[in-house]
Amino acid sequence: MEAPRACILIDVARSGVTSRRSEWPARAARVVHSEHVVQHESDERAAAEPLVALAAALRRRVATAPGEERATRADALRRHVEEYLVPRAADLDAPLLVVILGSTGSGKSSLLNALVGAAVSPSGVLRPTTRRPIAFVHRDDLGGRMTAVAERSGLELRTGENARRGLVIVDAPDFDSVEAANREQALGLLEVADLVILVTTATRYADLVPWEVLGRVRQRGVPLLTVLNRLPPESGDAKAVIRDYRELLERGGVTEQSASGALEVVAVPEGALDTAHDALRAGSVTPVRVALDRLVESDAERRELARRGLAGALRGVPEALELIVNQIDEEQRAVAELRAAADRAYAAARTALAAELSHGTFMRAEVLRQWQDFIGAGQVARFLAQGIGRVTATLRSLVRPGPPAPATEVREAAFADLVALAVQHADTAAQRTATAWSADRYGAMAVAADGTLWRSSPELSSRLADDLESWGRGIGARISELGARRKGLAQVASIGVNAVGTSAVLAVFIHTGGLTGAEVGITAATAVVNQKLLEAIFGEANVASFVSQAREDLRDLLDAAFADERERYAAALGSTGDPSLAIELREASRRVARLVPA
Ligand SMILES: Nc1nc2c(ncn2[C@@H]2O[C@H](COP(=O)(O)OP(=O)(O)OP(=O)(O)O)[C@@H](O)[C@H]2O)c(=O)[nH]1
Ligand SMILES: [Mg+2]
Repeated sequence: MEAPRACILIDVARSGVTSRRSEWPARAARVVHSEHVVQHESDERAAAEPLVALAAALRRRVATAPGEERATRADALRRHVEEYLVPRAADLDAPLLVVILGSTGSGKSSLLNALVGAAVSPSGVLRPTTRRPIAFVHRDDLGGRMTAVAERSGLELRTGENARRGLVIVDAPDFDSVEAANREQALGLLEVADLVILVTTATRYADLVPWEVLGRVRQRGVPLLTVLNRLPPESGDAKAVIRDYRELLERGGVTEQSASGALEVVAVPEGALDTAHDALRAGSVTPVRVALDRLVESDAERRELARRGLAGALRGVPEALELIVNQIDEEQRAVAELRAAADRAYAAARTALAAELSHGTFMRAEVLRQWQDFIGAGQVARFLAQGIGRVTATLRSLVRPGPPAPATEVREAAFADLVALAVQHADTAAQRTATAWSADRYGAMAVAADGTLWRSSPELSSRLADDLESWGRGIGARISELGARRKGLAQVASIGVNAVGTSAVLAVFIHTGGLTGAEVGITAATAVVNQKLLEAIFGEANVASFVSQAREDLRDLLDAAFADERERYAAALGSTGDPSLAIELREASRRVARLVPA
């Protein structure tokens, strides 16, 4: 969005020389002095409410639309609603904004100069010439809606003795040169115009861009005057061009929108120039001048034109909105597909991780061997062989005089192996999702905007490490509790809780259940002795229920981590295809349609 600019009014003498500058004065507040006006004001408020609601919904759309083009479309309509419809519905008597639109070099500035009778807006041979819209305005018409338009559109204000009250004429930058900013300004002015003077030339009228602009002119229902400049000198050729242009206007569906009588193509022959005023020759644009004069002279005509323009614009809102709402619907379908692709990728990765966990083969052999050596060594082996009766004495000796149990080290290594495995699967899911998304328009935008979507999130490792740490602590706490409940084991459990805890963790990670021939080796062997140790301490039934609870907790922990990983993709789509916005816009469209006079 452009920053508002301060508005400076430049007084142009007939010679075109700047004679005086003054700040834009505030317009006097309107005085409500009769019952009729009071009634009228409350009607205005009733009309304004749906329009204000529509503008708010469009603002949301502008903020959330995927891609520049869609945001620009919504913003153009928002401007139309906020800067034209709302103020126009509130005041049919405010000055009319006449906007001269056309291709670069078509003669827009020359036309303004001809209408004003002074070189107000320099014409030129270097294209494009006009880069900021120039408004010719009567001093009394300043303020109110004009202030907002001037600030938003960056109007350069000119006034002079020829300025006519009730009519502000704007020479817009072109809509088809290489200057994108010119186009943006011109199309913005189309959204706020009460009357458009469309200028083209014998060689440019059939171009694509004017044709597109004509589409919006029709949809907006804005009253229209047309000028066809630089017609060939030979009258037969000129007539053929005029006929052809008329047909094009008919095909464009705008001939009903004439600002004055039947839509006339004002034909200006090549060379009809008034170089003294940097203008088209005054006589060549008489029909335009006459039409504007009538508006200047009659408040009723001006009001009628404003009323027609307003009705046409209200009628055009549902069609303009339909396009936007259809885009949201389409986005919604695409977003559902993208979400499904992310869901599939993460479900597959989670399943693959679960399968590896159930095989119990993800842990490094050297870690397992370390644990097996510890359990199989000396007193522990003897304890296992001698059975439960010798539990107390043996376990005490297990942790006391012998070498320290490698409990912490082994548990940390086991956690690190599991974290690495989970991250690897989360990476696969991310890559699959990002690859699938890259093939889709909205998916590609989201992935391009956030490169981290190609991998698991950077915090995943530390998050899982923390989660496993507290899961391990939970296991330790339950062992202490179990030990306290089993008579005779309290002391043992408290002494050996770290070692027994690691044993329990490994019982969740490694087991003989899913192992096939090739995998039976160190994993199976360690699983067997580890299981024996636990069962010797706690009893078979206790161990089974204990391990299955711990396994469930682990599953929940991994589920939550994977769900959060997947959520990043939903978040990356933002409110693209937000169904509530589509509903809001549809409702606003229905309410605005009800404002259209019968
Ligand atoms: N030779 C010739 N030049 C013409 C004729 N009619 C207009 N021109 C020139 O064409 C140019 C029209 O320029 P402008 O009035 O600046 O056109 P514009 O539409 O404002 O152009 P931009 O500001 O670039 O968008 C001027 O240089 C005119 O002198 C004509 O009949 N013959
Ligand atoms: Mg110009």
